[in-house]
Amino acid sequence: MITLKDAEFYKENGYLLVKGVFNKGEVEEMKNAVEQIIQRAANAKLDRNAAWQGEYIPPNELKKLVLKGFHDVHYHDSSFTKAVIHPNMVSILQKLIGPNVQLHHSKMLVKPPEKGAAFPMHQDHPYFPHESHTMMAASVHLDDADLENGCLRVIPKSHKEGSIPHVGRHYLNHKEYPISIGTPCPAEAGDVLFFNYLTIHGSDSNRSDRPRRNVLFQYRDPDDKPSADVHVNWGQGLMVCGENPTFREYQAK
Ligand SMILES: O=C(O)CCC(=O)C(=O)O
Repeated sequence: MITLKDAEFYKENGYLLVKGVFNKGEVEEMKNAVEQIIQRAANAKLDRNAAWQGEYIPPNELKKLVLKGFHDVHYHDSSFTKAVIHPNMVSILQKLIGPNVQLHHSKMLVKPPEKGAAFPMHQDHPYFPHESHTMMAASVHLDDADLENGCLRVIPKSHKEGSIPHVGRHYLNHKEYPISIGTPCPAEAGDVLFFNYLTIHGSDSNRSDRPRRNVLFQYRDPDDKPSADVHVNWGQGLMVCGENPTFREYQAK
C-alpha cells in the first residue's frame, strides 16, 4: 500500500496521509456503527459531551461546541476490530513500525455539523509516554474532511523536537501554538492519516453543515514499554501483526 519513499516521508515529517485504505462498503459499515454507539449511549443516558475544555477558545464559543467521543470502539462493534487488523493497515504499519505491531487503544471522534468541537494543538505523548516513541495514531476518515468541517492539522517535523511541556498535560500553549499554524490535512472518506505521538496536531471546530466522523487507532511496537503507568485500559494489547516478545514482562493491568 505504501512505498519505501512514503515510509521515509513519515520518518522525516512525523505523519503520512494514505489514500483509499478502506473502501466505500467498509466506511459505510463503520459509519453505521458510530451512529449506533451514539444512539445506544443516548438510550443509556451516557451521551456526554467530550469537547476539550480550556481557555484555548473564548468560553462563550466553547460552551456551544460538541464532541461525541468514546473509547475502545472495537469492543462496541466488530467493524472496528476488522478495521484495526485490515490487511491494508497491516501492510502500512509493518513499514512504519516494524514486523510486530500492537493496538494500544481505539476511539471515535465525531464533530457534529455546525458545532463540532476543536482540538487545541498538542502531542499525544503526555497521555501515554513510552520509551522508544514508536507509538502512532491512525486516524480513519469516515467523511470527507476539509478546513470547513475541521480536518486534522499537523506540524511537520515537530516529532523531532521531543516532548514539549503541555498546559496541565492537556495541550500546548495556544498563544504559541494556535491551531492555525498546523498544516491542514484534507482527506476523503476511507483515507487514513498516520502520525507519531510526538507530532504536534490539532483541528478546528466544524462550522460546516456536514459531520466530521473519524475513528482513531493508536498502535505501538510491543517492545516499546510505557515510561509511566498512565492510560492503561482494557482495550489494550491486541496483536495486529507479528509476535509479542515482551508478553511475560509487561501486561496491561
Ligand atoms: O480528530 C481530531 O481532529 C483530533 C483528535 C486528537 O487530536 C486526539 O484525539 O488526540
